[in-house]
Amino acid sequence: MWHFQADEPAIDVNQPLPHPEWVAVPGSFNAQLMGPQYTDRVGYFWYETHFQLPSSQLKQRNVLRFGAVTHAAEVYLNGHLIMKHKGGFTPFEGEINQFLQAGDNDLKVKVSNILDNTTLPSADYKGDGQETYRFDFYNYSGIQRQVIIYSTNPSYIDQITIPYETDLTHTTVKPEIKVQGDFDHAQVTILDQTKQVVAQNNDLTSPLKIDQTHLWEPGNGYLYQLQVKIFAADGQLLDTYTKSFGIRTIEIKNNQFLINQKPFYFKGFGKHMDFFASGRGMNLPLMNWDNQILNSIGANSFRTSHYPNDEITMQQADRLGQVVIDETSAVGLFIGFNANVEVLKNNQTTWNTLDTTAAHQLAIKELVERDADHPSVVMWSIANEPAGGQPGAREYFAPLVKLTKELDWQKRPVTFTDIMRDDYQDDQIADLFDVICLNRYYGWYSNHGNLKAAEDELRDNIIHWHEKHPDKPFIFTEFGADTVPGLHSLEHSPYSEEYQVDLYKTYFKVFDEFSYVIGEQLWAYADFHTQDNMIRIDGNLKGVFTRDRRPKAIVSLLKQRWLNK
Ligand code: GCB
Repeated sequence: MWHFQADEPAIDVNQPLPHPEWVAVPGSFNAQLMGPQYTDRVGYFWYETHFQLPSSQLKQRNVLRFGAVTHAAEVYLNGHLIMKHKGGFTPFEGEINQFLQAGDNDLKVKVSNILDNTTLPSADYKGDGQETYRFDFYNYSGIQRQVIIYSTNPSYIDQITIPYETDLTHTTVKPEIKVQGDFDHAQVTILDQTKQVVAQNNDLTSPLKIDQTHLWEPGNGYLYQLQVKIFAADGQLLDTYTKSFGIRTIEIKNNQFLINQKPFYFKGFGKHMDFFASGRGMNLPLMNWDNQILNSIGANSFRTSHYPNDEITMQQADRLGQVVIDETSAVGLFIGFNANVEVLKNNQTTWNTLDTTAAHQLAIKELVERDADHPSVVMWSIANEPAGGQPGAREYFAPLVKLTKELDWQKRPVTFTDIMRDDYQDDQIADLFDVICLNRYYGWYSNHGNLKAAEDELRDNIIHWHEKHPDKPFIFTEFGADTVPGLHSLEHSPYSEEYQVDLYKTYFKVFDEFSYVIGEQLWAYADFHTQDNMIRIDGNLKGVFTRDRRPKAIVSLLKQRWLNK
């Protein structure tokens, strides 16, 4: 429990916060506190805690690490500004010895939940604490993931990346290991899942060979460990660092997505981090429960819509063999979407209005750096529903796709999800990407309630996209209907559980006609909280589960389909 309060002019970093409330960390403050001063407020907020250290600890190198602070943070230790970070969904850390003291330490974090034309996600910020988001989920904010202090010796292993090459039997691992400080000798070991040594070297740079590779596969998350040790001349162990990794290949060939040379069909969801009271905060029991649910209905994959998930969720996906489309927080890159809010005029476009390139580059860099060694991550999604049909989109995205590939040793496929609004006729960017991901709402936002017309529209859309991009596979990364749990209708009208079932049946029938449609990720896994809006009745109700994970009628159909597909 940390102290917390909204910013006020009188905050003195050397004094206790004058009017604090209690807030749990990790967690979203605006899911825990009541009152518009927290839930509606756009601006700055302060967190404060104290921790105690013994004097022996000061001889170590101490690092303070945040899993994620949404959306920007300034960190003060004992009154000194020690680090800043922008971007709400990736970790950051810094050495803190300079201002650390034996005994009591005061830690304050100034958090901003402001989003504007330079941030990801993107919002229209009016500068007076008022903003209109360009995305459809509540702007939960705060210190949403773990905060830890860890210690090392002055010589330490800084970073490990684990590139490998494999023919699916023989694997050569060429680890890249960054060490800071002096050491005399090193040892690098690969252990299998039963902790048996399968390869070992006495230096940091030589390749290691695995002769009989046990592959990581969907549904069977076999993991090796790379263990690095550095020693002083007298044999004293200076540091040890162990990182898990899995071995598998990905290839796109003949319109198929091959994992270990076998076609993979994506069955699953776009999934928010969202729950009562914890908001978007890391919630491990919930994550574990969700994984059980996903497995029980035969889902094999999810997209981290619309921001990177926490690191433990990613580790767990590796262990369980879940397949992940790893998405950046680039959502809302669309100006002129809602004519009531913003109107395009005087040649104004998304791409000459927004100034998100720097934030986008940073978000990609931090995501790839964090997640490149996760076997579960089979593809990067670098944006959700950008204005891919407006002039300037290509110039904006081409360098970002290139950057993603450059940063990723594995050169994994890169995608974005295409919005219905900028369909195949207008799109200017899809050819830059490896897989085309479509978010489509026929029968909902178009042909509302008319599933026969929706079926034709969907089929027609697939055919046209394929004509334009005959070599690319397609995944439907969003499709669905708001469904009020418990609402039944003899007429199967929209919002009823019957309509949701009919809509999904319609889509599935059409998908099954096309071999180049290689996946279905429904929108959404569970109902989630949004900003108030006329079409959001207690949030977005497109979940196949309610927010508290009760199945809607569609779930039994899904289970039948997926356990057999
Ligand atoms: C979309 C967005 C998603 C929304 C969804 C909806 O296209 O990608 O964030 O929640 O539509 O339900 O409208």
